[in-house]
Amino acid sequence: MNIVLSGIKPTGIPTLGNYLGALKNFVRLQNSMTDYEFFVFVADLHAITTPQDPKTLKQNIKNVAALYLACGLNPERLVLFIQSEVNAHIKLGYAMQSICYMGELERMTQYKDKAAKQTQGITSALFTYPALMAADILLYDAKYVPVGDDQKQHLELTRDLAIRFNNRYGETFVIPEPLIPKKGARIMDLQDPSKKMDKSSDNEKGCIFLLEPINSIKKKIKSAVTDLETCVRYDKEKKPGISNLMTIYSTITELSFAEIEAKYVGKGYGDFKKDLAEIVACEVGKVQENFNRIINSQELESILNQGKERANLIANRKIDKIFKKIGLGR
Ligand code: ATP
Ligand code: LTN
Repeated sequence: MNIVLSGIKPTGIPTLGNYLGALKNFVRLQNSMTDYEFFVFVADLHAITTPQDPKTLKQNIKNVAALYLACGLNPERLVLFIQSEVNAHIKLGYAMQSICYMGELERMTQYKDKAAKQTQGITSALFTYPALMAADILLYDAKYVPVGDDQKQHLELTRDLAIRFNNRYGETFVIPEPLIPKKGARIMDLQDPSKKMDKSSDNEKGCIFLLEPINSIKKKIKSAVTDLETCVRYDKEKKPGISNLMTIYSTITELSFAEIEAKYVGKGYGDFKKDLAEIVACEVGKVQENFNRIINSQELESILNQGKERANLIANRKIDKIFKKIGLGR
């Protein structure tokens, strides 16, 4: 069976960016790609590449797992697991580091951005992170990897590493392809539309968290930065603020930019933002309702237990073959 796989880091409460760029897209794909098996995981090993408080991390891991289900992924068609519960990720991560060049890792923009923000205590794991990400994907022979725009470069590296390994040791890995949504792949910060909306950003006002109170979400939308013109028009370069809000509007309602523009002819940003606040509140409200039902349920525990078992079964078989090809062990 062909496999679609993706992961989310439990570095905080997932944002509207994670929802529109990743979670909502997974659900859409699950509904359309009915002959594929879906693997989604909580990338907790990736989370500790930057400092995390252990108690908060534990809660965030559970929250991300519950959010996958709350967004509408079907547990019957899903292998949902926690990365650190499948040891083979670490083994293959190490093997990937052993074929990956320093120069390749030095080019990664996510590393450069994070290292620039965090001037002290940059860990070696933050640097080698893309090798572990490649392992996450290659371990399951995933064909498609749905991600937001920021992960494109990591996927290219994953493909390069898979090809290099196959050439060196013989056909071993499926070469994966990213699935990047046409709209919503890069939701920007509401206060600074030149930056991507980031769950670990320090500017909370610009970020909508999926689990924050609905009233606070509405307020953030109403106080989002726009521009001095008042007409609702999409122009990413000249009007980044309103264009970002229109992207959110369009991704949720599936209306095109032209349809949104037509709807707001003669109206100002106030009317637009008021409507958008309701649209987002309704969408996130549904997710929160599901989340509250799932978060402390036995159902979540048993889905994660089954996921752990299935993921380990596949990953252990694969890592044994890989280590043999490399020549490791007896
Ligand atoms: P961090 O802030 O800790 O780096 P992150 O939210 O960027 O976290 P992940 O949690 O691993 O990183 O992201 C999960 C998925 O959400 C990825 O597919 C990523 O591409 C996507 N994503 C993240 N931010 C956005 C955004 N602003 N717009 C659209 N998609 C996003
Ligand atoms: N690196 C990704 C999260 C991630 C991932 C993966 C996504 C880790 N492993 C495997 C897809 C497939 C991020 O920072 N958003």
